[in-house]
Amino acid sequence: MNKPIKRSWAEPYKIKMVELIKMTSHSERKKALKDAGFNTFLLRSEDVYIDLLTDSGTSAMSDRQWAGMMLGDEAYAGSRNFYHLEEVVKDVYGYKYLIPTHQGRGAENILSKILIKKGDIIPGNMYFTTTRLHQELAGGKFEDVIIDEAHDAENEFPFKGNIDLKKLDKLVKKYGAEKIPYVSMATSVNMAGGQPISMANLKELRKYTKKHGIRVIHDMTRVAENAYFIQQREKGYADKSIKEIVTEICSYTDGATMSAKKDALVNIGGFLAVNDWDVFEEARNMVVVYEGLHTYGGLAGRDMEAMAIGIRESVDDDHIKARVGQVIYLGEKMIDYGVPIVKPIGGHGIFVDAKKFLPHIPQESFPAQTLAAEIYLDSGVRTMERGIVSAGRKANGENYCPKLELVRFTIPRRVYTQAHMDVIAESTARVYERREKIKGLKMVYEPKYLRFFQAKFEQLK
Ligand code: PM9
Repeated sequence: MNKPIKRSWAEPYKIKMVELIKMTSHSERKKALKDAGFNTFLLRSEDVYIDLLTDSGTSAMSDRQWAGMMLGDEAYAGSRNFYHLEEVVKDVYGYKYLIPTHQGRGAENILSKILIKKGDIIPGNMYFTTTRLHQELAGGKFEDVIIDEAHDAENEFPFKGNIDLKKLDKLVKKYGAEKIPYVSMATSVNMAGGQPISMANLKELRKYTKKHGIRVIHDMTRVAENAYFIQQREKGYADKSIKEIVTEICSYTDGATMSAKKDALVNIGGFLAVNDWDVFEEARNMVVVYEGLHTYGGLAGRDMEAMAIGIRESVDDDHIKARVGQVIYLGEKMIDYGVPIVKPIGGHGIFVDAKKFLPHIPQESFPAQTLAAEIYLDSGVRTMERGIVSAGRKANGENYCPKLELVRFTIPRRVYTQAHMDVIAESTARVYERREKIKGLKMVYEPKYLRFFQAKFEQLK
């Protein structure tokens, strides 16, 4: 009997320009890795074959976005590109007031300074490195209220980004609502493996926080990817467009910080968007101190134009299906090779479980950092540690010891082909084959803030 013919999907774009990349030899990679102190952030990009360090600022812009760059209105004040961006943010996300910033952390800095007082508690669905640091620098303390399933790489719950309202209620009872300036709610939770929050959970969160007079601030960096999972998995959303779902998500929140370098398909840019006039007024004043005038916030007019166009492209149903589809394609290949990954497969990358991959390496010898280095050595594929190094230290100097010790294979949007995905999966499988011979690392240099960016390591003998 003939095999049934399947219907494959393909990318909703064609390639108009290419960037050549270099293949390197094993000995060249060995030297590059040593020079980089076994930290993939310290490698030179020209020594990388396939770059999965991050999906941040690494997307391929469309011809329309590039054309938009030519329409940059570089006036110091009142650029027409700002008003275009403002119109798109209102239409797609529904937030009333917009403050552009140079990238996501610029918005986090301003928002944290405005809303957080010393001694405040900020509950959230798992920490993110820059977000938590700004909350701490403003005098607050982050408390994780994500559901337990999120800390278990194997658990296949479809909405591992959900907030555990019982955990949140416990904090409210312990500290009082007046000590909680907002709940820090991320869509598509990065550190959990790109896991979504459900609309049902968001609605409950909104109800609970309204009752207690607590704001919900949305880290909407990957909101379109979250919306895709809601469309695919949540009852009642199969026939809604990604744009409709995104708008609904935002409607349950009071404001947002955005790193437009991800979902919004630009190489630089971000913003703060809020519904409250008072917060807006203060942010509009503060942005002049840290970023630039409130109608450019550290960005060129052309960057705001590319962002406005990118936001519209990001909520196109065909785009998001192919974007997440490519991630799922890679994840399924990894699973076929027996490589332990976080499940379900997330929206922006594959997260390999380094504790399971290298069970003989204790967390204090940095299994995920080690694995990222070994994968680079095998094939020139650059990935990122998301474990104990990224988690950093508490205010008292102790290491945070996260349950998840992961290596992130982040897929840039519209950049690589399925053939690249095959090479990545095969390289990981090869390293997996020789895993027992791999030794851990020791840290020999540790910067004070966000140590994962610049720390250096040596191989243990
Ligand atoms: N995320 C990432 O690679 C880039 C820097 S950290 C390695 O995942 C969230 C959920 C992010 C994020 C950046 C930021 C900060 C906020 N929230 O990098 O400042 O994933 O634009 O955004 C990175 P910026």
